[in-house]
Amino acid sequence: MKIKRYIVDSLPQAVQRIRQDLGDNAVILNTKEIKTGGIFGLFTRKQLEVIAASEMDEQRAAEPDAPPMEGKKEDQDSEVLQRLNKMEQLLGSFINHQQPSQDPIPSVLKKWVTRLEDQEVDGEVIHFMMKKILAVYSSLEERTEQEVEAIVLDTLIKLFQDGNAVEGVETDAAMITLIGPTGVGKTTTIAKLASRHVLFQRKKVGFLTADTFRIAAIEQLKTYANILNIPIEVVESPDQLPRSLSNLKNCQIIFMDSAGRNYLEEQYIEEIDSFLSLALKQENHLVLSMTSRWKDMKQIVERMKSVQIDRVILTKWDESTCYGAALNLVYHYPYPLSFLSLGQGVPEDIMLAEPEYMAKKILGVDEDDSGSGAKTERVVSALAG
Ligand SMILES: Nc1nc2c(ncn2[C@@H]2O[C@H](COP(=O)(O)OP(=O)(O)OP(=O)(O)O)[C@@H](O)[C@H]2O)c(=O)[nH]1
Ligand SMILES: [Mg+2]
Repeated sequence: MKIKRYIVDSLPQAVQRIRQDLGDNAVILNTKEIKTGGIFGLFTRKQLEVIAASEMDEQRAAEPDAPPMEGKKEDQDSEVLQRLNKMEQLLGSFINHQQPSQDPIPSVLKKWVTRLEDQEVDGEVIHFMMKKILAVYSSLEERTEQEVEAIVLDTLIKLFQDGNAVEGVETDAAMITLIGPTGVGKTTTIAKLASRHVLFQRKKVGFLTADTFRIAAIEQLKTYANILNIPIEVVESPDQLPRSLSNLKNCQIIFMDSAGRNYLEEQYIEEIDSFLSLALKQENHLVLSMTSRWKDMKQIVERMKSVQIDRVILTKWDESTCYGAALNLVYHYPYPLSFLSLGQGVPEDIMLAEPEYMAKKILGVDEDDSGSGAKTERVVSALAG
């Protein structure tokens, strides 16, 4: 008896190959759906495993001149029976042996893949991470849960570091403009950053707003300017900029607020561009909210590509439960992250974009979530430096 195993896309495909190899009398012994290809159990495809055998008698094939089966004595019958039983056993062990290992991810790592998927870390990033994690994992002597968690965390932290998270907040820019979609927290973040510069760096800070789209938007920034006792200039069109800048010439750093409006409007992008083409040393910080889906965030970044983006600030960490977008952003785009905003409180709810903080949020191992005191400490030390 000849037994062969086939991996095919469909049964008809198998039948054709079996006929070719084993002849018309071949029989199918077993069929089973299996997953093939892919890496670490991801991106696999469904195929069919077919085990077939030809009914050719082994002994007869080996001894073509053997007498015909008719007329055999009884002990020959039992010998044939024994042989058949043995063959059945062999066949069973052959099938078991041929079971492909369908899922090469060690089970201790599986829960982390699921966690990353739940956090909307995209497939390419998970794949990249798992390659790195498995390389370390295979060299481990002890593969305890704690060991594995430490490797996963470490890999994630490094990914954030490689992606330039926390480029540092030291900047010699004379003007920082916050741009981004509506309602993400641009104005609130400006107030937080400006407060820090005024209170801890004792810098002369000024506000400039190009957001004349809503009266309330100007009032909002004016309120913060009054509290901090700093000058504010409102510009309605790019040609008013020179005069406004001259009024702020004593300031060491100017924060410019812009209207969110609809970031998908071409006109908005052009408008930002015209405001941003100044001779002044300036940086543009794109503000994005962690409450938006990665798909939407990606679309915003793509639309904003025509504007020079120096850093990215991620807001509303306190309102989100899904943080994979931060990692996807760092992996797919060259923009360094600078700050994370974690609440409405001005100025305390802001911190540096620390890789460890973000990695722990994604993995859900942030049992020691920093209280606002710790956050403030971090911002103070960053801005006071
Ligand atoms: N929970 C939470 N709320 C925030 C955060 N940052 C800002 N907000 C709130 O989000 C709302 C919008 O904030 P703004 O600063 O006005 O947002 P904006 O981007 O300037 O909005 P537009 O000027 O309309 O484009 C306000 O209620 C803020 O208090 C944050 O990190 N967490
Ligand atoms: Mg605003």
